[in-house]
Amino acid sequence: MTLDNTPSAPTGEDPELVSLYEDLLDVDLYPLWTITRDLLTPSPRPRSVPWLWSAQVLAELAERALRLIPVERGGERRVLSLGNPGLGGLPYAAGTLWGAIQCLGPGETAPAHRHSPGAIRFILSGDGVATTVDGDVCDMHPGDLILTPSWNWHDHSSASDGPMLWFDGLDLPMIEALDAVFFEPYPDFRQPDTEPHNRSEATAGPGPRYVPGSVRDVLTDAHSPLLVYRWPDTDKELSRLAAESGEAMVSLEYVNPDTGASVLPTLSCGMHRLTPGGRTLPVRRTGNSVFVVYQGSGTSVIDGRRFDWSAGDMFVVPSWAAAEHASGEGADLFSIGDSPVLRALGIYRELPLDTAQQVTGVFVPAQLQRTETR
Ligand code: GTQ
Ligand code: FE2
Repeated sequence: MTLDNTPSAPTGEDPELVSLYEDLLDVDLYPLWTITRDLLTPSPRPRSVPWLWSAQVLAELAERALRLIPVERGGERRVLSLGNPGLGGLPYAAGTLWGAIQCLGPGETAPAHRHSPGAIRFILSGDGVATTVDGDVCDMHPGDLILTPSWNWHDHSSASDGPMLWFDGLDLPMIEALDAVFFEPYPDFRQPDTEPHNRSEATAGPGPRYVPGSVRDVLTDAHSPLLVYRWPDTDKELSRLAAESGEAMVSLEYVNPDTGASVLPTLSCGMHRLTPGGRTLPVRRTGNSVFVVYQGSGTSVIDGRRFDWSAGDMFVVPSWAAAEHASGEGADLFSIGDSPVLRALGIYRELPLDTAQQVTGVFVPAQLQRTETR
């Protein structure tokens, strides 16, 4: 594949043809029949590649950043973004998704701001931090999902004596591709913390907060009124689904309890429980995903590349990559994806493959991943 769009005249001598190509170039017109760059590919060819960041590496570097880097206006957050090596230096986990690890030390505050990209947090370790979302102070505990929807003011404050680590997922690359990024700092460093905490949990409607599998066809521009999904509730729902199902893996999607739609218009959030000894068949799906291993360990084969993972690891499944997952001891995997957008636009596709590629998956040791891809 070449990125070169420059029309090149056939080597023929026809002076009329030669001047046609010159004149087209002069006025920034490209004749389709000369474009050698792949445009209408038979199937998606994401630039991002399957990739994994290990918990150990993430935690060690986050700890060093915690010691050396204060959280201030300008930088706003102590965040290490997952930079997919297929994206040529962009700080994005995949073409449409931002994924990152964020850490906040004892007593610190990450200043209040808002932006048009929507965000979610999935808490990994530590305790005692709260994210305030448009005035609603949301307490964060490991395994919880917290939403900070588009254009909602948000700041993170620690009342803890230890550091807290969480995963950030944003639709930022998607919103950037749509040329619709806005950002604004809040006038004060943090929002007031005077109201009772976790208001959204008390006021959200009684509808289901999870659905089995994934949301299929709901289009809405609203975000969930519920901003917090607690781990004990998620765990209970997973256990219920696992008990009902004989499958190697059960999945749920966190949903807006009023509408059954994905939690944000742009992002779906899911949780997947692999049973001990469970192995899924490979499947291709349109849309990018980032997975975060919450607990347990296992192996995923993504387009023939094998990744062994354990708690705290983060990995990317690019659009249309064949992905299958397996676990010996059992595992819980959190994921974000851009599927709500694809479904709303009528371009979502799924292709189950009936042959496991597990035996042929090429294992890529973490330290070799970089050189393998380059
Ligand atoms: O916590 O508000 O990973 O604004 C990237 C941008 C986190 C946040 C990120 C953000 C945030
Ligand atoms: Fe933010």
